[in-house]
Amino acid sequence: MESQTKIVEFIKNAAKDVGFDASGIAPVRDFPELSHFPEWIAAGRAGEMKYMEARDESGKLKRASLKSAAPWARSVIVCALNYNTDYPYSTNFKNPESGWIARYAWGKEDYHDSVLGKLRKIETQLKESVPSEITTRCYVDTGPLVERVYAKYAGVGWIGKNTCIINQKLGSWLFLGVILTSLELESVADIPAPDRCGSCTRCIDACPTDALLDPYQLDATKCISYLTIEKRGEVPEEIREGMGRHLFGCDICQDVCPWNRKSPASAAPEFQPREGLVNPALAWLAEISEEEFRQKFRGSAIRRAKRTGLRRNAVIALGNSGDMTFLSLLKKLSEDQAQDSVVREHAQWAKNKLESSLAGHSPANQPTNQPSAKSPLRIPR
Ligand code: B12
Ligand code: SF4
Ligand code: SF4
Repeated sequence: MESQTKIVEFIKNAAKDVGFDASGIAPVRDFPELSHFPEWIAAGRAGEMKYMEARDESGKLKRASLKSAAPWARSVIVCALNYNTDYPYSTNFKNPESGWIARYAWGKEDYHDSVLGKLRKIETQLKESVPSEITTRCYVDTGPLVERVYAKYAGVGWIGKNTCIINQKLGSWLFLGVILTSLELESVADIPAPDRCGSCTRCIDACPTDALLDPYQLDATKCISYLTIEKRGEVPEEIREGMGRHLFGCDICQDVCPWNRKSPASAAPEFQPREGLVNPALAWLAEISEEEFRQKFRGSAIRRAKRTGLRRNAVIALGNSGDMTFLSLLKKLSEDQAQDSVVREHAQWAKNKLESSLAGHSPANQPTNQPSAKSPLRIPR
């Protein structure tokens, strides 16, 4: 292949053939959005996600400048995979006995594996088709870059006020994967997809924990996704109520987004939910055994929370359910010295919360599926 245009065409066709729904190419540059990254880290917004703070020898944050983290790289191939499936949104579920596992995580395969497998196929084809030796690296989450910024400049979509990449035709239920390459490739970086959020603020208004501080600015330490997946040990008491009945991840700021109203559903078997994981029973997960956890979540993204984390989240959700039938289970979990101390402590909080709502001292005393004052669409607690 000789011309740049031909290589780009070849890459885009290869991405389509392996199953990606969108793709594009961005040059390696210090894009303006990346100037916010050091401020975000300095403000402590990454919480305990220490990997976000990795620095090079000169002390520079690696993710803030791919140019210095991978000086050999010239272009980034960004691929997007639609993981939406034909199931209702979290904002449509009202049953207080069950909770929510984020759409991206309920599937049969961990997305890191599915996306990485597809990227490697493109990488192999690319290396076979260019005459000279090239350097490449494939990443899903783990590379020294903010993938969404590169996705924007590759033309995959715009960065929404909820900070997610939104594609005009597909919506935002997209996994991103990148291939860094030493090839200098043509790109659309100078004409990225326009921001189509307009005057909408639905995501900011609907976030139950006020994690979206301002448009395009998320405080991860307040985000339910971080709290249920990344945060180890104790969840700060003041934020537990806002977590509602979320068990792993959170979809609210995407569920309410008008650009996801008509998102196409993927038929890929790997993204279809495992049995029982759409709106799963809280009591089951609060007591799940080591053996069942291992079996049920083998090869699933949910393993990241570990059994203790998932049980802790389920116990918080029980406390937020407003369902008094859970009192005896919470009493048992809070008093049993054989229980994990994290689960025990959160069970005590959840028991107190239910009891105080019984006595009429807490907002959880309201009927469970009343729309909240803040947003009619958030998951009722
Ligand atoms: C750490 C991380 C998280 C953290 C922090 C999220 C965050 N917004 O930063 C937590 C655990 C909370 C999280 C949650 C989720 N994540 Co996540 N996450 C990542 C990861 C590993 C790094 C993200 C990062 O660098 N954040 C740093 C901050 C600073 O970036 P940012 O908030 O996106 O802000 C940028 C822009 O908003 C920009 N900006 C643009 N305009 C403007 C204007 C102004 C004024 C300002 C100040 C800033 C600004 O500035 C920032 C860049 O410096 C990426 C993979 C990767 N390597 O990139 C996946 C990734 C972003 N996550 C992903 C997903 C799917 C999710 C969840 C949907 C999962 C779920 N259902 O629970 C939620 C979504 C929550 C949300 N609204 O973002 C996808 C996103 C796909 C998409 N369509 O955008 C990614 C790309 C993973 C992947 N490979 O597919 N995630
Ligand atoms: S994922 Fe949930 S908690 Fe996080 S910003 Fe979106 S709505 Fe808020
Ligand atoms: S809900 Fe509205 S403001 Fe938020 S990302 Fe979607 S279009 Fe943008």
